[in-house]
Amino acid sequence: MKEILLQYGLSPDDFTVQPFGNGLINSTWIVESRSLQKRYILQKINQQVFKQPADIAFNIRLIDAYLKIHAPAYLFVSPIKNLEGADMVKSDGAYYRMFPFVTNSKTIDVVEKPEQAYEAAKQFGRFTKLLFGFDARSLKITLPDFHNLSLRYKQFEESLNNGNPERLVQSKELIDEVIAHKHIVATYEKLSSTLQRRCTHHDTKISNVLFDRHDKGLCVIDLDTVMPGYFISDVGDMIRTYVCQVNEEEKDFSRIEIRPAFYQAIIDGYLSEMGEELTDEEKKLFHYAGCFMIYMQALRFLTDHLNNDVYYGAKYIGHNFVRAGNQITLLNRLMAFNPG
Ligand code: GN1
Ligand code: MG
Repeated sequence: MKEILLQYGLSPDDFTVQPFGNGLINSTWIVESRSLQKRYILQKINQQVFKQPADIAFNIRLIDAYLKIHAPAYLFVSPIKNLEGADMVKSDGAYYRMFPFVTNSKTIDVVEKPEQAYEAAKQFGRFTKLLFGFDARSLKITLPDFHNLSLRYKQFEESLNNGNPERLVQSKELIDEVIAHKHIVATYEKLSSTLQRRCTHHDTKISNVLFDRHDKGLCVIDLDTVMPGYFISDVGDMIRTYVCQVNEEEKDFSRIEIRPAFYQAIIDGYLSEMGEELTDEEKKLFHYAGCFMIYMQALRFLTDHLNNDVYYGAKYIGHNFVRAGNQITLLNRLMAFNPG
């Protein structure tokens, strides 16, 4: 860490570095001066996942430049430049970037009030809306086929053929349940003609929104997965991560329930920005969006379990199996939920 701080002109004697947040892919730290006057967020890019870190930096620069002209009032959190003027530094073969910690802003890890869900959904909708005039095709594809449900299903099928034999036997019941929901993939394949491609964030968890101290949304952060995509990705991942009082880590599945007010707040918040943009066909897909993202996450966790946790890692044996079971439970709850 010392070497990295020095590259930014920060003296390692004056700053402490502590792990920050709960992301599964990149590693994140908060860097604070001993006087607490200066704070930064430092992030190491996981190159197993993001094979071309320079593409991420490229996209952020492009969006930054566009918004500076077309939405100058938007709070855009771009990486700080190091002493050599670079927005990413390399150390021991790994890539790091540093962000300013926005004064008077906060992130939250759990959605406790529907108003927070509304504000977050509004911010993700606003982000896509601000980029209407921006040519999404000029973005580098940082993760090819990231939310391609057909491909995720194919990867799951591959794990059924080549995965850990012992885990395959133990997971039989859950595997069957996952297969039973394959109709969600068929629907996705039918939808491609209905859905429009827009600038999509692709990681709309609540901790990717900055709030002010009154819980008003300020902006979105973590732009590594901004790519052309479908609105069902963003709305679906909000439904996946905001409507339930517990997250994908919960082992007690009886706590997995749908909170209708939070569900409605996501739709209202998103439509407050995107209402005029979404087509009538797209507006009928909110419930499907949730099923789509929850199912994709269940597939990804179960596939990873069968592949010995190579992607997500595991803090205990069976971690990704539990996460997959959790997501299938959430999917069943959402499918049984009739938003009216
Ligand atoms: C990963 O690293 P994090 O937590 O922001 C994953 C998302 C998953 C999420 C599940 C690049 O996001 O797609 O939804 O874990 N990101 C990548 O918690 O795979
Ligand atoms: Mg992320």
